[in-house]
Amino acid sequence: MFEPKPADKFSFGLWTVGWQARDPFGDPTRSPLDPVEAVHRLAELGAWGITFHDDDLIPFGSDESQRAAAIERFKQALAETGLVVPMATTNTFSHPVFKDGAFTSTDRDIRRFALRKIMRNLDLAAELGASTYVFWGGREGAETDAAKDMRDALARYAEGIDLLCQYVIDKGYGLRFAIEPKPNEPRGDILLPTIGHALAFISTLEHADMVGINPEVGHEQMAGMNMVAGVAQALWMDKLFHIDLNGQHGPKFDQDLVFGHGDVKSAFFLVDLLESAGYDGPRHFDYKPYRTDGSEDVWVSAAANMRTYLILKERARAFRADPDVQEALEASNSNRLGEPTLAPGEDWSDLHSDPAAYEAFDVEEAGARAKHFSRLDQLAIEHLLGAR
Ligand SMILES: [Mn+2]
Repeated sequence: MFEPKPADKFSFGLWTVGWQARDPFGDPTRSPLDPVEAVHRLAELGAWGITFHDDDLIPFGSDESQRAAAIERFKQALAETGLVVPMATTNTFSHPVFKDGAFTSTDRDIRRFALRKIMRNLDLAAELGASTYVFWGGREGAETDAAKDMRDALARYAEGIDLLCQYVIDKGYGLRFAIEPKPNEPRGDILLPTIGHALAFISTLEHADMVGINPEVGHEQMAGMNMVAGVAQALWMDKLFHIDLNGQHGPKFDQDLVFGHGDVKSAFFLVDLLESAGYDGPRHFDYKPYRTDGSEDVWVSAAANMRTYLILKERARAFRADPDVQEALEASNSNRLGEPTLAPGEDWSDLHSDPAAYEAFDVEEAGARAKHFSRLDQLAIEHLLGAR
């Protein structure tokens, strides 16, 4: 019943299952994973897609022939398994050259190098048939407000994205961009820290129509934000171009747990939202297998992401189909929030002259109405726990 199939559109970053578990305090606990093996193992588990940073596939500093060979082997594995590449992204954070950012480094020559590195991988993303290109600006930020004027940094960020949009348009690539917010880590503070910051930034861009967001569960929760509400705003603005599913326990370091293994109630409502909204993009997992796990356990955790999503999807369906839930939604008027506040053809003057709206409105009666949301909440918990 909870067997993943390609139609479920589950995808994984090469850097997730391939994470060697190097952390700020410790050396790797697992051997490197061959991208070809990652493709085969994910396909066997029922995944649909694989994504990558340029450096995950082609080690930084590879020469032309090494690069071509790495790409050829990867393409061969894709052809053998039917796995697709829905998204690609650039590593503009590992090499010391990017220690002060890529788009927003205070060194102009580094900004120019970064743009060239991104353009090179945009070519590969297009060649592999990707439709989304993600920008996670982990090094775009600072540790001190003395470091740079953030107005200038944002102007350079926008300049870079505008230039790359024009590149994609001129090359005729079928790519859209998705900005991934994160509040901090590795920088002390990162630019575009939340979904809301990113959406506001996008509205200033030259090609705002081709730029959306790639929100990550853990990143929003690190900032104390409500992921479900943020994703709902992105959907409402037609800006949910991609999504990173994982788990997190509140504001602390970026845990990248398996999806649902952090705030499972939020995960339940996130799946409920994605499925009921008809989101048809990738369900992309950006998680890290535990450092204490071995090489075979990696595939146990990869499968766990997909299985948890499918269980939550079934639980959300049961929640929505429950007559008691329908009744509770009715009792709170929640199912009538979609009705416009003005009647068809009404304008402010009609409202202004409507005595029922003000002069004759019984404020005391309206103020005494209860919403019964705790009953609705308990129904959700009972469905989530499999008690109904
Ligand atoms: Mn993360």
